[in-house]
Amino acid sequence: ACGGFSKQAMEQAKMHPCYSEDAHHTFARMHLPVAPKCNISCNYCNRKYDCMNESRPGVTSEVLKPEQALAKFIKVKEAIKQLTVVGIAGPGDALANWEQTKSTIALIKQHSDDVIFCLSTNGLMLPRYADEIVELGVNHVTITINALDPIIGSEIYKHVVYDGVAYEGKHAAEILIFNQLQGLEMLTKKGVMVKVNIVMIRDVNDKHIPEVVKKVKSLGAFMTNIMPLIPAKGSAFEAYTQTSMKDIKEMRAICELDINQMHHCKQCRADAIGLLGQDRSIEFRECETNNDN
Ligand code: CLF
Ligand code: SF4
Repeated sequence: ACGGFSKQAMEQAKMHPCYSEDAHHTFARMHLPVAPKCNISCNYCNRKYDCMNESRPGVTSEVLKPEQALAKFIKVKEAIKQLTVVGIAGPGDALANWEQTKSTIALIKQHSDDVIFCLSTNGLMLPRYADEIVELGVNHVTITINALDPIIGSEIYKHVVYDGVAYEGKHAAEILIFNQLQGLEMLTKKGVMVKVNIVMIRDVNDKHIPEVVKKVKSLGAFMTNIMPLIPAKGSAFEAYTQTSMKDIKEMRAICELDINQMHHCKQCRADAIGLLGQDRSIEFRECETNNDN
């Protein structure tokens, strides 16, 4: 009851497969991979453009320009009647590619006025773009916040590039965390439903997670999504242990006392299409890729 989510956001959430567990068997989402660049470097990330069948965040088979994204949306909407949500979730960061992200949303809105838009971001640029996000009519934003403590953060983030300057270590984490929390509050004050993703990394941030959850709740977050670390080949965390689902479930049970937990996340690709867990992205792939960035 403390969350002042806008009425529209709450209506939309009932048809959003990630925000409503009940909706995820009925409604589909599509991700448009229009955001190739990233402005930070997470040690668990290994972005690449595949043409294989790998499924995890950051992976995509193509990067699209806004006009190509619109064309793809039209095709998918025609084919998948349960499509309600269009999300921008990489393969880099939605806000590090703000012009592409913004144009894509604007183009799709012109074409169909009933789409629910969703963004996923590391939050670095949120303080700058929060107002524009609200003006665009985006009611659902996901921020990945893995730590509040910059020392823990410095073990997770290799660097942060903010306004053209590269930062490392504790200072990088401080800038990122400050902006994440400020951005979160700016959005929730305007009625946006914010989901906070947390990657649980054994012996790095695992014991710190309940504190993160309490903090984001106090800033108005709607739900947290505690996800396992999947050590990606070629990433700095390659040799780390994959977080077990048993540990994830235990942590969710602890945090559930504070805030809604997401239990049905499928750690989607940046170009995922369809019902959660039934990815149909292959059907709609051009694969004449323009991955020259
Ligand atoms: Fe996409 Fe994320 Fe929006 Fe959902 S996915 S941007 S909130 S529309 Fe959903 Fe996929 Fe889990 Fe994300 S199951 S990875 S939580
Ligand atoms: Fe990779 Fe996302 Fe982290 Fe950027 S914010 S480095 S794309 S995981």
